[in-house]
Amino acid sequence: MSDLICKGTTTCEGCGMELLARSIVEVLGKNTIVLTPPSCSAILTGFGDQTCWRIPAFQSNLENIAAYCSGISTALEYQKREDVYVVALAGDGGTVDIGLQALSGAVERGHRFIYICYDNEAYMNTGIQRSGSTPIGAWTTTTPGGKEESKKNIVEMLMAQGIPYIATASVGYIDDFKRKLDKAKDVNGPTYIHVLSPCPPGWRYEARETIKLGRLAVDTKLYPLFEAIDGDIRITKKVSKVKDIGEYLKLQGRFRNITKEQIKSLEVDAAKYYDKLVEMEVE
Ligand SMILES: Cc1ncc(C[n+]2csc(CCOP(=O)(O)OP(=O)(O)O)c2C)c(N)n1
Ligand code: SF4
Ligand SMILES: [Mg+2]
Repeated sequence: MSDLICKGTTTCEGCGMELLARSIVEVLGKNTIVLTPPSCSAILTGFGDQTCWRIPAFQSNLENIAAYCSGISTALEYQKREDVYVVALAGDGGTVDIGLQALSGAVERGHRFIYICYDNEAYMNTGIQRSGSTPIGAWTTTTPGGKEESKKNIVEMLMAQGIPYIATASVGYIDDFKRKLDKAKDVNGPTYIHVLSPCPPGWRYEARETIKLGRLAVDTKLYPLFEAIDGDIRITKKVSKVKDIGEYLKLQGRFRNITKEQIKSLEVDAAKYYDKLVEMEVE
């Protein structure tokens, strides 16, 4: 375990995002500048003169973390500091909704930085409001009857922009995430990893189920694990024995009122997307 984050933090018990943060410093080491936007990852960056990070950390605004990454990355380029990594650790709301234009612009300009979105599928830090990344049927405080729309696919959007390295990952398969981060760090350009990050209070489950849920999401095909290097797709965890989506949903209180039609739509969309990835995969 790396000592680049202090041992005690004030994230919730069973927080997927904290496990990710610990894995990030483990892979990248001390020559790393981490940025967080307003979100649960900001808990690690802290308040006033207190912080959990033992590396340089910077707090951005919610709409512009990728713009800050661009600036820091450009300054490092002028200083010829290729040995320093610039990492954003941002939530889904700050990525797929509010910070989208800054992210898209930074990718288009080609700055060297690693953007990690921990997707807990809602605006958790402000009290569980729905985001573009909340799945259909999920309860949030702004979708009391369950969200009616499907989850936004930010990975496809960034692939359409021609990003040199992009991957999906899950807190349930943390070694797969670490391998992908290890690849991203050596890319001379923008890289993005979208990580499913279970959240006990927001998803309404027992803290001990975080890893199990992170795995079930992948094993049900709801959340396929893949990477694309210069657009070439490779599935990194093949699902041969598909698990029942019902098993994943029933562990989470947020899906208590999901309808049969919504479950069907989750199943159909998941199977379709997985098949599409298989078709697009390079040999
Ligand atoms: C422009 C702007 N709008 C709203 C907020 C209020 N705000 C602070 S944190 C947050 C939630 C962010 O959600 P997400 O990015 O998913 O991270 P999480 O809280 O889930 O970790 C919001 C809406 C803000 N700081 N700035
Ligand atoms: S609300 Fe969720 S993401 Fe935020 S600290 Fe708690 S477990 Fe982590
Ligand atoms: Mg979130």
